[in-house]
Amino acid sequence: MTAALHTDALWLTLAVACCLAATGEAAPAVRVIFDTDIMGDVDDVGAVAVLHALADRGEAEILAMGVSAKHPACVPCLDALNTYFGRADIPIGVVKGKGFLKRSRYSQQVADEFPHDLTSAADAPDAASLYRKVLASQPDGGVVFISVGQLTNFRNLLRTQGDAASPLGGPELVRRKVKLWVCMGGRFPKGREANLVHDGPAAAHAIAQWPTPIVFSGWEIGARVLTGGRDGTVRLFDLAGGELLETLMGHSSWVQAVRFLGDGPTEALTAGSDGRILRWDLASGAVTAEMEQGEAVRALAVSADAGLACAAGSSGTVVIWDLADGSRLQDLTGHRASVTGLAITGDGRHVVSASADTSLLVWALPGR
Ligand SMILES: [Ca+2]
Repeated sequence: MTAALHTDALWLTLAVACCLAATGEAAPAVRVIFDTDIMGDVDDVGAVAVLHALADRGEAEILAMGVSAKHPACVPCLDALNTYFGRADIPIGVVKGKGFLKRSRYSQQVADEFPHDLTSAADAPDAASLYRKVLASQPDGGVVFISVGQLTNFRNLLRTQGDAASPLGGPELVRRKVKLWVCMGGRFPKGREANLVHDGPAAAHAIAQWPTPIVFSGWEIGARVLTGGRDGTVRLFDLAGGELLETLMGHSSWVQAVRFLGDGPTEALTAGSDGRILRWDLASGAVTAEMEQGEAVRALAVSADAGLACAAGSSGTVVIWDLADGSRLQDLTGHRASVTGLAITGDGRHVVSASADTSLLVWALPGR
């Protein structure tokens, strides 16, 4: 049921975000330079797809992309993806000189099977030079770098001197034009992570010398996974090490909905066929609160501040719970069949319920 939960949540989140984007104030698009190795792991392809989706929604403007890997198929692969997503003209640079090389199981096949212009890495300019040109054309403080590979191009950019694009050296050009660097790299609080290790000297130089704030998206994010079983158990896994960390026993039948609480994650909320919602302290494995829904629960949602929970299931009634004291705040009735998915909107003011009656209902949350 974990996979189904995640799919529901993602689908709802996307649907809600689309609705809000259609009715809310449009924020200016974030101007992005995207740096990828797009060689070993296929998650870079997912990152490219998400970035194009954000551009489709007007939330991002893709100024340029750079490849930090030496495999000859990486540039054609990235060009093919951009062409597929309707942006064939995004300028692509590539690392020149030394760089990281390993086997790629998909880049050649993507390049072979989908149309593109750039036939080899030799056709693409030096990423550091391309970044200089693009930065020079942008307003001050307007650019966000996103990296999902090793940091060779970042080190190379910082080593550049003034040129035809700008009289400024690399560090000063970056300081002036860049707002933020978001780096998928590192493992916190400690540990080895590929993007910082594959070209360690470049990573050390780039991170030490970069003149703007850097946000690190560490490898540990998302590594903890909760599952609910038909046997009434809740299991906490660490995907980073492939370990089962805890087996939590408390439900008497199928656990159909699980949610983390807090950032750690340090707590969890679980519910299922026995009609009980349990709050867990994950450090001790103890139940710290129990709420009685009174019917099988198939979906849970928790507000970002962990102040409210929404639970729903077989009858279609959505129940709002106050997590501060476990009190039942509201019963929301409107669905004509069971509720299978719940998601709280990004602004925390509404909950959206998805039902087997084929409708989505949007409810205002109390006190929000
Ligand atoms: Ca990567």
